[in-house]
Amino acid sequence: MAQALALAARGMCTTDPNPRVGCVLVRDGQKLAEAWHHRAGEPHAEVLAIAAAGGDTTGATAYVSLEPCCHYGRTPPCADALIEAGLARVVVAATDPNPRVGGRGLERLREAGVAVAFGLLSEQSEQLNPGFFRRMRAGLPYVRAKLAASLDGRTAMASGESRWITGAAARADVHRLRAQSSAIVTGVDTVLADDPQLTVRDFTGDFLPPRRVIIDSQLRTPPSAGMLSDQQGVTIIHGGTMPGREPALVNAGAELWEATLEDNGHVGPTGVLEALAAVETNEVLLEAGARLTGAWVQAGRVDELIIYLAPHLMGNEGRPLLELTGLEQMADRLPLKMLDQRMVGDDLRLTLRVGDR
Ligand code: AOF
Ligand code: ZN
Repeated sequence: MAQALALAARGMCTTDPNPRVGCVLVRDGQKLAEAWHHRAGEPHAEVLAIAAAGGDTTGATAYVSLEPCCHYGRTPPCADALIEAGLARVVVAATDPNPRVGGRGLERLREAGVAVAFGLLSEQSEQLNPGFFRRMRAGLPYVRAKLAASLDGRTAMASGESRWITGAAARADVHRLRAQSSAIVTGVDTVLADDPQLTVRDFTGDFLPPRRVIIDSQLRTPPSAGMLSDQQGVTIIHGGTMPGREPALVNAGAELWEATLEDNGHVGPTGVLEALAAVETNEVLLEAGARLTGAWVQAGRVDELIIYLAPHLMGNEGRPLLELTGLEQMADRLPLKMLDQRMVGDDLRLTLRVGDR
């Protein structure tokens, strides 16, 4: 199963909106075949593994990192393919949270006389697909917020200048994060200050370009923004209709999504995330400034923080890591759980879960 999970991870940047799934076929202690799901619309891991075994699968055991499907989606059911291939046993990590499957894949196998077991390394399978599981269960994507700061927690100078806080290796690491994400979300303030591209550049390997999203309640995004002129698609989420600004942005290539504003006049995270989940967005990377990121964290909409800390000090006038309001006592602190810490070039990368779950 560990091998099936490692195979699944090869689909890290290409399976969207499908999950990353791997499969290993074994008989008498010998590996017959292995495969992983590459792309939505193409065969699932099990079907590819059966094909790779070249017809010799009778009596074998399949290790699959996700429950075989039992529905006709873009492709026919894997449970049927496993039954037809004469598998004796199927061992599954996690059951499929997709309501169209949800345990019925295992049931179908059992009814056909295939021995079934599940739960082996299921947490790892889920961790490999946090967005797919979240979307299937809660109708929301999984959100990572990325921040780059000096060791004293500053993300820009008072002037807004911030290029570059971290080194080349950390910046390349961000391109890997982008490549595995389904959408990158930023705020109009970042667009106005930095004119970022938010594309995947410093990355080798196959990936699906993530949808780029600007949160911009007043449609202040300039039609001349770099993200629009590169013709690679931008979604702008804004508040009420603004006929004066809409045509120029649409002409520049933007897709406009109207959102209801919250009482404070801002576009709130929940509506944005629901709208993104509705177009099958699994994993969101929030690359925004201290205010937007802080607001999303305080709204409980950020699952994971990825903070690159650079070995220098930017001083008192610099912008903070996050703007968090209303915290007065120690009891008001936002708990974080450290998940990983490592050096990336000369910078330190911290991965933290938000909350104490
Ligand atoms: C599997 N093995 O390798 C994957 C599965 O539209 P389709 O036909 O590609 O079906 C997509 C659904 O199939 C997806 O939402 C998830 O429930 C399951 N993914 N299942 O047996 C695989 N990728
Ligand atoms: Zn399938």
